[in-house]
Amino acid sequence: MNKSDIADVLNEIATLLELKGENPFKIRAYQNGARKLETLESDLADLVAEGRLKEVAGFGDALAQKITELHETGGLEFFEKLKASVEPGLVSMLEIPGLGAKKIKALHKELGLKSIEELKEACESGSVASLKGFGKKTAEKILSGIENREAYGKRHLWWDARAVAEPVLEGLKALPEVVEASHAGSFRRKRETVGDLDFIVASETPKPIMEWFVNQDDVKEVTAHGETKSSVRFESGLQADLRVVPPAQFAFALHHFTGSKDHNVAMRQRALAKGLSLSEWGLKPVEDEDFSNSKIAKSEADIFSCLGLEYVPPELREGMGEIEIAENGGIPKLLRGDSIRGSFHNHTTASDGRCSLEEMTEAAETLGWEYWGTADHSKASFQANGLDDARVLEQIKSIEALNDSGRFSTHVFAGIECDILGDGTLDLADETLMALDYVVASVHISMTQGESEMTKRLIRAIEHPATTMLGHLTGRILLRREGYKLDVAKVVDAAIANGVIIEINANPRRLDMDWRFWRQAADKGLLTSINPDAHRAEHFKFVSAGVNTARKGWLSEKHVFNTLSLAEVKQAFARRRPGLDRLK
Ligand code: DGT
Ligand code: CA
Ligand code: CA
Ligand code: ZN
Repeated sequence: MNKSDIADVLNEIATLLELKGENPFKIRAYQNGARKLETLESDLADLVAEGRLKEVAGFGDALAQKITELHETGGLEFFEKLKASVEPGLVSMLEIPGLGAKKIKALHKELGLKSIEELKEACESGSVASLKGFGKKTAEKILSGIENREAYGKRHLWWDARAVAEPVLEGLKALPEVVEASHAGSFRRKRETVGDLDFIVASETPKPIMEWFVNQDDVKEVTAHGETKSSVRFESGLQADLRVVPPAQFAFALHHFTGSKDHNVAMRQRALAKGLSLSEWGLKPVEDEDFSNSKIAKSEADIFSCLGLEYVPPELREGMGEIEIAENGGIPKLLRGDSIRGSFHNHTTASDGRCSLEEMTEAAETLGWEYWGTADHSKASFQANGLDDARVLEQIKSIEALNDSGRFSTHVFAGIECDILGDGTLDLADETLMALDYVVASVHISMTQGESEMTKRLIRAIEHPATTMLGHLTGRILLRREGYKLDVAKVVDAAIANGVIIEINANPRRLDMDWRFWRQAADKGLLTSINPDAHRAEHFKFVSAGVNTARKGWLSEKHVFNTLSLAEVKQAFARRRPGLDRLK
C-alpha cells in the first residue's frame, strides 16, 4: 500500500473508533497520523526499510507498527477485526450531514436502526422525532440529509459536468493572480462519467483564488476551504476540488491529479527504474529528502520526456499499457473534432425528431458540414412514429428534391434507422432498404434476450447486404440502464468480415460502443462513424462527445468514416450497392 491508501485506512480506523465511543485522544492520534502521512515528503518505502518511521515523521510505536504492516502486507489485522465489530450501516450513516457518531450510536441503541433505509423509515414514521435528544426538527434535517446524499452520491455525465466545469475554468483563468489553470481528473481524461471535478492552478498567491472559488454564485456548500486546497458542491450536486500550487510545481501537480491512479502507478515505477521519484511535487533523485533538486518541467511533455517517453494525451492515461507504447514512440495521432465532415444517424419530424429536413440541413450547413444523413425510425418503433416502406420511399424523394434544389451547400444522404427484429431480420422490405443511401440497423425491441440469442440476432442483421452500420451496439443508457448482453468480440468480427461500420453513438447518455472496446476492434480493422443520434438540430454538437470516446479508444482519423469527404462517402456507398437505382 502507498501513503495515501494507508492514510485512508487510518482515517477509517478513527471513524470506527468514534462509532464505538472510544477515547477521543486515541481517535485523534489516528487522524493526525493520517494527515502526517499524506504530507510526508520522504519516500515511505525507504523509511519503513530503514526503520526510521518514528524518527523522521514522529509516529508513535503503535502507529509506526500499523503503518509498516499496511505498507508491507497491504492489510492490517487490527483494522479487519475493528471493521467486523461495527455494523456497516452505521458507518454509512456518518455520511449524512449533521449526524455524528454520538447520535448514530443512540439511534442504534434505542431504535435498533442498522441501515440508512431503516433510518429513513424511522424519520418518516416519527419515531426519531420522539426520541430523547432528537425532536422533529432534527428528524427533518436527517431526512433531507439522506435525500441529498442520494443525489450527491451519484456520478455525473461528462457532458453535464462540462456545463459546470467550463465557466469555472474560464473564471479561474481570468483572475489576475492565476499564472496557469487547467482541468484535471476524470473530466480531463474525458471519461464518460465523472465523480467530481478537479482544477489545478499555478500561482504564488493562492488566497484570493480560494476566496473566488468558494464564493462562486452556484456554490451550494463549501466542504473544504484551505490554503492550497478547497472543495465545493454546486447546485447540481456535482463537487469540485481546487488545488493551487507554485508555478514550478504546476506540471507535476497537473499530471498527478489528472491521473488515472493506474497511470500514475505505472509512471512512478518507470521513474523508480531510473532512480527517480515522481510525485505531485516534482521528479527528484530517489535518495534526496526533498524536492529542491527536482527536475524542471515547464509542461507535462517535459515530465514524459525526462522519463524517455513520448507525450501521452490525457485520454489515454488509463493505465492500459500506454507507458510501454509511449516508450516505443507508438502513441497514435488521435482523431480531432475538426476532422469530422458530416454525420449519419439523425432523426427528423418524419419520426420522433423535432426539426424538419430543411431545418436540420440548415444547421448542418452552419456547422460547415459537407453532408449529413437522415436515419428516422422504422415502423416497428411505432411509439416513435417509425416509417413504413411507403413513407421511406416518399422521404427519399423529398431528399432528392432538396438536394436538386441547390438551396443548401450541404448534401443530404437518405438513410434509415431500421429496427432489427427479434430474429435478426430487418423491419423493412429489401427493395426499400436498397433504395436508400445507407442503413443504420439498431435494436429497440426484444431487448431482454439472452447473450447468445442477441449475438446471433446482431450477426444476422450485419450479414444483411443492405446494412451499412450498426446503431448503439449495446443499448446502454449511462447511469440508468445496463446494455443488453452480447458477445462484443463476435459481433465485431462479423462486422469486419461484412464491411459493416459500428457507430459510436455520440449521445452523451450512450457513447456506445464503449471506448474500452475500440482499441482492439480498430486494430482488427473495424471502422466507426461518430453519430450524434440527433433528435433536433442542436444535438449535432453531441459529435464532440463521440470524438472523446474515439480518442479514448485510441482512434485516428483513418478509423472514422465521417472524416471522409462527400465524394469519398458517395463512392463508398455506391461500392456497397452496385447498380443501385432509386425507385422513382
Ligand atoms: P472521479 O472523480 O471518480 O471521476 O475520478 P478521478 O480520476 O478524477 O479521481 P479523483 O478526483 O479522486 O482524483 C483525481 C486524480 O488525482 C486521480 O485520477 C489520481 C490522483 N489522485 C487523487 N488521489 C489520489 C490518491 O489517493 N492516490 C493516487 N495514487 N492518486 C490520487
Ligand atoms: Ca475527479
Ligand atoms: Ca477529486
Ligand atoms: Zn436508436
